[in-house]
Amino acid sequence: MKTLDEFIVEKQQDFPHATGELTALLSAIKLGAKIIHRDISKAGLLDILGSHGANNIQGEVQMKLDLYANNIFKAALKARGQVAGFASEEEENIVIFEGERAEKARYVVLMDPLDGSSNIDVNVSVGSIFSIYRRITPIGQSVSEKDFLQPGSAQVAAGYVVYGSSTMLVYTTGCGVHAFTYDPSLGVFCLSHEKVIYPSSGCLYSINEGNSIQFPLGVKKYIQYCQEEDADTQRPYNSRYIGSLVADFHRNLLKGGIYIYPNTTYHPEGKLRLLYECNPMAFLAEQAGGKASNGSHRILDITPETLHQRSPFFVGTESMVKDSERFMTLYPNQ
Ligand code: AHM
Ligand code: MG
Repeated sequence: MKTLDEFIVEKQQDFPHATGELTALLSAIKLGAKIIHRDISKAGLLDILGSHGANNIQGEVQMKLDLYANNIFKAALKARGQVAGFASEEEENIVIFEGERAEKARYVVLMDPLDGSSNIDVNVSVGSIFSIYRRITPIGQSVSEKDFLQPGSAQVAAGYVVYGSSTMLVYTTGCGVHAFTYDPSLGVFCLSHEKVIYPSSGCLYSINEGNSIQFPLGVKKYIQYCQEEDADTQRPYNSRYIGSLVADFHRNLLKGGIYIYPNTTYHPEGKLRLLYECNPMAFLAEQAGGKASNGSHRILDITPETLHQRSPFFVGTESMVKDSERFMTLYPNQ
């Protein structure tokens, strides 16, 4: 059995100039994940269910546990001193960590602390997503928004924790995707899937079909294609949609499939956030041999303009994402 800590130390030996800062930072995320795992598994018992009453800055109902998870990760990251600043789906502005260590810290972290949180009170899987960049602002100065508005291709590491039938932490530092399953009795994440790669073909598609009427024509045509019979391409594909990006992405990564959240009439720019959701998942997808697109362009090439920017999102098995892009090109602007 190899633990996450052992694995990271082993990998670090391949990089003689590594300072261990990224290792410490990942360890802070691991600690936050353990706390949230503990509290989510008791969610029905604790008074942490239900809407907090306030709306988050995207105007959506914010569950209590969203805020809680946000505060846990923020505190864990701040305490380690390896992080200069933090941005989150639950924070309106960037949070600049103060103090001598934070001013010298080389990294900024962006998170969706609790993705799919509306699923908590019906006992369905949720997740936490993280994305790590090297700061651009010189050491010694306070970081600013520009440190956070880097294209996804500049990510140093990214990953997610899925709180499912078991809790797993899946991450990449650009050398493949590795997954660790949490053993609550020991309190450690154990290596369970090394170098995860998408199956070469997939037959799952994940999309909220209830919004079909609002989809762009290219997406409607692609869904029709998924539903047609063709033995050579194993169609019709199976439809699977949990409504938690992390859980849908994780299943498709292991089984082969595509997840789509397109622009709709209700969400003209798409629903998912480029910085907290699309970029980290796109980095993981590419590292696992998959593909991530906004329907026409590579997600990781987009230069963000605002912190809470949204994007249409097509991610998964490379051939499936390519097929969906082909339909988007065949039926443009409709
Ligand atoms: P959230 O970050 O507010 O939880 O929203 C993101 C979630 C994704 O996890 C999920 O895939 C999507 O929203 C579901 O949206 P919908 O209910 O419109 O299908
Ligand atoms: Mg989310």
